[in-house]
Formats: sequence, C-alpha cells, structure tokens
Amino acid sequence: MNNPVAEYLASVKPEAVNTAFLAYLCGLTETAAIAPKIAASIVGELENQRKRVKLIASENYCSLAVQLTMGNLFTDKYAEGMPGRRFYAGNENVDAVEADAAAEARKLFGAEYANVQPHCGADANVLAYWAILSARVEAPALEALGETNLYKLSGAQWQELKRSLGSQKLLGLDYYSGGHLTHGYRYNLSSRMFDVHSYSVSGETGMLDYDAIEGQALEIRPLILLAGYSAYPRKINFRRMREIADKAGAVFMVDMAHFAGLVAGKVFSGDYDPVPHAHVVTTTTHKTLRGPRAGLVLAKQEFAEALDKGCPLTMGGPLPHIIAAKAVAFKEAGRDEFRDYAARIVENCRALAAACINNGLTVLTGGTDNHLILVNVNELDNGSGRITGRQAESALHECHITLNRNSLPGDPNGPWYTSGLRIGTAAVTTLGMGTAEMEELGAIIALVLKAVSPAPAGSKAKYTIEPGAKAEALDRVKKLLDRFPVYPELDLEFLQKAFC
Ligand code: DSN
Repeated sequence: MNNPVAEYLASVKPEAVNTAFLAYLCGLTETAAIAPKIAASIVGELENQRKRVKLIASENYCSLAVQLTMGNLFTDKYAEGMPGRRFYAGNENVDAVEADAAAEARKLFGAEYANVQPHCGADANVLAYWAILSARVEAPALEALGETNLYKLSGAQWQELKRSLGSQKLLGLDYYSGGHLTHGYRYNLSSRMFDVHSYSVSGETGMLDYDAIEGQALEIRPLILLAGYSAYPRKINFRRMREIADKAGAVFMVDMAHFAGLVAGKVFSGDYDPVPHAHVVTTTTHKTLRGPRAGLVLAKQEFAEALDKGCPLTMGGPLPHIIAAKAVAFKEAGRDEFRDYAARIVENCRALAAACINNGLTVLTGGTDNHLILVNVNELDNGSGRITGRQAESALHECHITLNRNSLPGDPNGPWYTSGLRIGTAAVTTLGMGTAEMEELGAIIALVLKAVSPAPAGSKAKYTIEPGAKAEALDRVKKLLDRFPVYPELDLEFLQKAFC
C-alpha cells in the first residue's frame, strides 16, 4: 500500500473511523518509512499473540490508551531529580506528569509516598535497597561522625563507610520457594549488596510458615525482612510479617510486582494488603496491574528523603513518556471495572487449578489464592520417562499455549530444566475469558502434557508429542482464541497487507 492511512480513511465513513486503529496505522506508517522490518515485526507480534494463548503469569495486555501514551515527545526530555527540583531546565510539563502519576499511585494504593521513576521491578528493588541502606545505615554512620554530607568525609572515612554498607543482612524468600532473582539470588547484585539469608516454604504444605520465619528472623536479625514472590500461589499475611519484622528490629519490605493488580483491585485487603503494613513496597506496573512495562516504589514518609535521592543514588534520567503511561494505568486501575477484573483473575485461577487437578495434574499447595498456579510436570510418567518443565513448556508452545517453566521447592532438575510450570490468568482474564474457558484450558494443557515423552530417552530438553493430541490441542486453542481476540480494535489483515 502506498499510503495505508489514506487507504484506510477512504474505506470507512467518517463516523465509523476506529481511532485506536487509526493511531496504530499512523504510528506504523512512520516506523515503516524508516525501518520497515521493525514495523513488520510489530505486526508479526500481534499475529503471534492472536494465535497463541498467553498464560505467562507475569504478562498481561495493557490498554491501547496506555500504549499510545508511551509514544510521544516526552522521550526527548532529561529530567534527573524530582518535580520542582531538576538538574535540567525546561521540565514544567514533565513535573506536571510526574506529580500527577505519583499522586495517582498514592491514591490507588493508599500510600504515604510514591516514586514513579524506576524503569522496571529490578530497578525499583535496587532503589529500595539503597534507600533503606541510606536511611538506616549510612545516615546514622554519618551522624556518628558528626557529618550529614558524604563529600565532607575524609578518604579513609569514606572507604570505611563503603565497606560497612555491604555487610547488612537481607532475609527473603528463597528462589526455589518462589522468591525473585533480586531477592538475594546468588547471581544477582542483591547477593553482593547484602549478607543474604532466606526462608523457604514448608516442606509439608508448600506454604509460608510464619512461626518458622519468626524463629529465623529473631536468630538472624536482618536489616530487611523481605516478602513477595514471582512464583508462590498463595496470599501472604503482611500484618503477621510486619509483626515479625518489628520483633526482629528489621525494615519490612514487600515486592508486590506479581500481585499489585490484586492489591489495587482490593482482592488483597486488610492483613493481605502490603501497603499499610510495610515500610517500603516495590512493584512492576505491567503484570496484574496491567500498565506499561515499568517500576514503582511506595513507602512510609520516613524513607521519602532517601528515595527522592534515587538520582544520583541508583538511577539516571527517568522516562517521562513511560511515567505518563503509568498515570493512565493508575487511573484505569482505580475504576470499578478494574476491581471486577481483579476478582475475576483469581476466580479464573481457582477454576484453572481445579481443571488441572480434575485432569490428573499435580498442582502445588492444591490450588491458589492469586493469579498463578504451579504444576509439577515431573510427577507425570507417560510410559517412557518423566518430563521436565522445559519439555513441557516447549511442547505447549508448539500447541500455541505460551507459559513458562519454573523451579519448584527442592527441584531435582535445577533452575534451567526445572520440574514445574507456572501458569497465570491475568492476560486471559483481560481477554474476557471466564471459568468455562479455564476448564477448557486445563483440559487442553493436560491433553498435551500426557502426550509428551522425552526423546531420546533420558533427554531433559528434547521430546516427542503424539501427533493426534497436538492437532486436537491446536484446534481447541484456535477455537478458544477466535472467540477472544487480542486487541480486537486492530485489523490484523489490513496491517499485514500494509506492512508485512
Ligand atoms: N520475569 C518476571 C517474572 O516472570 O516473574 C519477574 O522478573
């Protein structure tokens, strides 16, 4: 097509113009004029997402309002500092956007303080860790030296202060129990910043054992007690965790990246809402919260000063165009429809867990309280050997079901091959699917997993899948997705003709 925008406009009556589609079309036309392959890949991604059902627990589909807010001239601005106190001139509008986004975040979560600058969850965690170190370790150390300003320290004092900062204890959920890499995993910066200790889920129930955590915390006396997860299917009692932190003299930090949408949507309230209980809460904004790919830190006022020094502490220039999209997402998450959405995520997840169990799969802890379940695929023996999480993930992807393999507590197959699958319902709930569709998805997943065998025998990555089962699964996924298209506002056929 010479000019896709003109062709589209000529094909519709003015009152029938689809503005979201038109906006996409204009954007892709600009992109294709410079980089046609990039435009084709964007359309290719839509095609891919239309034909594969997304069950990755950490992904979602944000609104087109959020997406379109990201593509604007704010990307050209440098804005180190905080609203009203920048290291560059010309930030009047960035100030307005950032102040609005932070106010929306505070209102949505009932937080005393919000920093909307982190680019992602890992960024938010590094900022939170250093702000806690600054407020609780560095500031008292400076005070003991009769100083408030790092620049006034002698070379020897500065060296001594730096040495002391890395020796504090962090106590978080261990990786195999569902903790995140940034919670002290050996290959992550967090394990170099802190003397890391971990608590695990109970070997009997697969759930957190608060009395055991309390015993550990009182023995270790960490600077930070950290709660939160990437792969734990149950809710956490944050009031109880705060009690433990207080007894141990620790700062209580929560990483709610996975379940921020359930907090915003009031599914997790009272003892299960981390914001009133924790000193510092971090999150991503793109998982259950359904905003742009980015991060956020919420905190009690005590940490505001340290967090406001995020630049130059751990961050450079913020991304004002993404912060604008965060403001849009926070407004969306404050609506009644979002509460309904959050409740349906969990309802769907419970239905999916039941469907998996009814179809003979092993679901850890016997169910879920949140948006994800963990399935132990290593329990299945299809006659020619047990499969790994990696084989299960690949076979399901071949059948157009996208999810990810995951380590399980005490996993004999390690973090690469794994024995588990993590399955989440945030994205399919956005598409409008309900419990009937979860029953169908559970049945299709079981159909595929029961048809997979390691091949050659003993392989942890290669596999065969029985062709009849694969054909049936592909057909059933297609029928499901035909009823629930991703971004129905976008005319895929038109975009393919224009850009592919
Ligand atoms: N990668 C995200 C997840 O899948 O949980 C967190 O980093």
